[in-house]
Amino acid sequence: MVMIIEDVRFRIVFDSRGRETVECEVYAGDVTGRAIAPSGASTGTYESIVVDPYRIDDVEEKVSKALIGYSVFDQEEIDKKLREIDGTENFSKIGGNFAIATSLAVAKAGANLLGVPLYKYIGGIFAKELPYPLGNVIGGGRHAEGSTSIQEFLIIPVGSKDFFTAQRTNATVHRILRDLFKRRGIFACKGDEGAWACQINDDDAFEILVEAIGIVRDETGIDVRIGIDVAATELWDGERYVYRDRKLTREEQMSYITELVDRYGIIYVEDPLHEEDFEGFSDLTKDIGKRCMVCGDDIFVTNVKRIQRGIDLRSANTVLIKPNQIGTLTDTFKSVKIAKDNGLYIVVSHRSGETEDETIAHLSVAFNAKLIKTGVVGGERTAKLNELIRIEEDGLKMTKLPFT
Ligand code: 2PG
Ligand code: MG
Repeated sequence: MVMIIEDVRFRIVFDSRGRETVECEVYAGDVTGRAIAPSGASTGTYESIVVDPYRIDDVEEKVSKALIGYSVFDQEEIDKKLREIDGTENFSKIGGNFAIATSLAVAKAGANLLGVPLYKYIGGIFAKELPYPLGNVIGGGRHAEGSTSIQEFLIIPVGSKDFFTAQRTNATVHRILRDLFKRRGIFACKGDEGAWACQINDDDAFEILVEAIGIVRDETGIDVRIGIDVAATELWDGERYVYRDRKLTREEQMSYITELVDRYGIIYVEDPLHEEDFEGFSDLTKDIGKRCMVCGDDIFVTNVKRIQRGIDLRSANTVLIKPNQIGTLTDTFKSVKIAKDNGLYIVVSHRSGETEDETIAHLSVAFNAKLIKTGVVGGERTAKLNELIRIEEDGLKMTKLPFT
């Protein structure tokens, strides 16, 4: 078996926003591993840097020179090499986009060589549960300016026993929402992640969502719970959290979030405060962390050091994992490990700019994630969901969700 990397190539392809992004292909013997970098709109300050895809020739020369000759199974060494040729903490030279596409393509080549699915290649015998789909159904913020202030109104079909039914339930809620908007004479279009976007405030969004969930429960008997991604860094102006219809101080923001959690029985809250407020996160988690997942995205950026700080301060009970925030599979794995070793829940997430690349579906299983955040509709979202439907055929069962 030839397992030596013989070539690494990049090409520019397009993402769901119609923007250029990079795809990497790694060749070893008869197999190829291929992966595409996604991209965010509401990005954390401490994420890996995305460099211009048109730097392709320069980066390809550096990366291929460094990696040709390595075994595809030397993932850790390869990821270390990527860091070495970059030389910065945040991949500002070769770009987190080029780095993550390469790192994941290497892993996929390794899985292909062995003829095993990626989730098994990475997760081994411990990869035996499927996450619940955390579906974005109404959205605003940076993903749809002019719509809601809270970036994402999410749903979790906690009552479904299998992944297929879970995704069907989310899709049904998404469809019913369209009818409810129409009936109210509200024009709704779709934001970056396929969630409904319209000129309503957050209270209206909650009210309509509760109605849609009720209809689905009556029709199917399946219980659906609400989650939100406040993406509060985007609302924070340095003094206040600025919504369409209110401005809140830090303290008011904390009581507002607590009130929402209790009023709507929310079981997932992402980024309720801005990315620097580890202490505020900690105060909130002390309280609502007993009844809901408090998840850090921009605050942790899949970075071991920031997650460690969050662990020390008990800032959250859940970590959002986005491989492109940190740039390599090895670093992503380390973040997952430290989080899990300290009792935190894992949620694997897409980015608002996505492609047909389905890798994160496998990572969500390999990392024993409780949830996969990947939208509900749109080919770039269903690519992941449909892959999980295929993985389900291997006999995997749904995970047990906390707070349900
Ligand atoms: C988020 C993500 C994905 P973006 O904030 O969690 O929903 O958005 O990719 O724009 O950072
Ligand atoms: Mg987020």
